[in-house]
Amino acid sequence: MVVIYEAPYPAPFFPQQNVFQYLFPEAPGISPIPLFDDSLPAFVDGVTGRTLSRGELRDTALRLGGGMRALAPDTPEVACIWGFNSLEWVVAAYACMAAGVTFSPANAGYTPAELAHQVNDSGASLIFLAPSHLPAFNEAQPLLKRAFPPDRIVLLSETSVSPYKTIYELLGPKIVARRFDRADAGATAWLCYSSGTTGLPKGVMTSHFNITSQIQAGNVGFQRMRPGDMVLGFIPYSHIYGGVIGLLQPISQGAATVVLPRFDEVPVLQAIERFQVTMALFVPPVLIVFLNSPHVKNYDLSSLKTVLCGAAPLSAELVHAFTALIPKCRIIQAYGMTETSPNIANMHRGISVGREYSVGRLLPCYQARLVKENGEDADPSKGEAGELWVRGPSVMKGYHNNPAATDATIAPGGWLKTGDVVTRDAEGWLSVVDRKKELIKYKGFQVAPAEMEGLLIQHENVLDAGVVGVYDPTQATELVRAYLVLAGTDKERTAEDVAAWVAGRAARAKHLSGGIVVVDAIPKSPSGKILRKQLRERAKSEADP
Ligand code: 4UU
Repeated sequence: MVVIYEAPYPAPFFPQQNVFQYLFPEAPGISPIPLFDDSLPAFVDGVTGRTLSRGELRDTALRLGGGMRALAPDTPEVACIWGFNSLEWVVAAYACMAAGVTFSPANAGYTPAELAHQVNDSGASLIFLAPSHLPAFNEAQPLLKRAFPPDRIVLLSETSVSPYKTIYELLGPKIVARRFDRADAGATAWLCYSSGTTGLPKGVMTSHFNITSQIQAGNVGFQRMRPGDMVLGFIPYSHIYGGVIGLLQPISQGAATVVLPRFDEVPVLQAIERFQVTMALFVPPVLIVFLNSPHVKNYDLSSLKTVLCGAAPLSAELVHAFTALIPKCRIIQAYGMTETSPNIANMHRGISVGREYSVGRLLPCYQARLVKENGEDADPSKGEAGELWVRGPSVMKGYHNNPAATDATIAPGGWLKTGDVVTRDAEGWLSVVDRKKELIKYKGFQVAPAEMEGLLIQHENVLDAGVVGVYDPTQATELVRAYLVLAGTDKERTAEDVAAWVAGRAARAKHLSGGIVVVDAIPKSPSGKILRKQLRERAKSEADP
């Protein structure tokens, strides 16, 4: 019997709109978003204090849209962006949405080869680049299928580096936000990369409609912000959490965001005090850093009222310890994934204290099923666990150029298989109890085991490899552990060599932080599939290799 659950709240109105037009309507009534005052701050540079007002953000983005259109002969279909969070990053993202250019943000920590995969796969023909990433981009150039002449490289900076233009030098005439040529609501707005339930990172086609409906549903009591609120934005905008909840949602409620390039303990504490941050977007390992920090007591954090925490499991101990540290601050846990733009469940007007076991209730736009291994729906009267399948307006359109992966992920009827094993109580509170997909999460970042195994076996002394996550409670994160079959006699030395070799070829999140275990064989099924469950069980019982 199919058992479908729904959110216990009515869904709001979902407009068919371009995200930019939705957030910056020219007149009342065009969008469900009210007209906020142009002079309100939108984004504040957390280091320099430089502020972009809502009006400046809108006008600069529309002019950058004009500049992109003027890049003859074709306005790019897809633009990539590579760099840490910055005001310029923000403007480029808004400009792309306004101009109807699909925007593919790459992790700022990527190596040149990782970036090249995303640029090639996405088909980007323009790249917005932080000057700090120019040398790495030049290293990536020989790996790119398409040449990027200097006019296709636009710097995210106030000062130019010859022969490239900055976004400010590219500004053209303002485009008219309402006359989008291509960006109808179903057009792909964002193309983030996610490995989903299996395999290599794939482009997730997130439409304008996916994002506007997500924001509309999230604004129903979930993240209440108002003009005067200050949100802390160090979560990478290249990840869907930062990209939607950090970059777009505050603007929909007239709030401002402090932009920081990354999480660093002292700059984050300074920013909370200096800019009177009211709401911070965290991942569980950040809570641990706060708890262990000798600096917390030196800063006035009394403005901080809400911490949103998502992207990885949050323990009850952490919720309590953090609440004891900053008693006036409430923790709200949220759960979701790139493929759902991203939020699926949250504490909805509640707080995590008292419901530590739960990631929340369904967002008011989702339907859910819990499907057991045998294909049957879990029995609600028994509180059984099952894989969470969800259906709703913010489920991605599919994977870019990959219908097979799309079909494997979205079942007939529009049900997206999350790969997470979930239980639900009688009042609709969901708990994530296990993950059946391959994915490893290192401090909220995705690590795809298949990608790591593909890399590892390229090492001359690695004969076979199996990669799994192992949870480290002291850092509140999974670590990446490799089980390796190695050639040669000095296995210890070879293992050290492999770890260093990976560190030179993969982003920080993918380094072998959980160590290497040398084995005689990788457990496999008769058809040759790695039996990850066995490796995961083994990893749990082996604390430190
Ligand atoms: C246990 O991490 C994300 C999205 C995070 C997010 C953050 C704030 C969502 C909504 C929000 O409001 O996306 P991905 O695609 O990088 O990773 C998705 C996976 C999930 O399938 C699940 O396995 O990350 C894990 N995950 C969580 N696990 C995400 N949130 C949680 C959570 N508890 N709260």
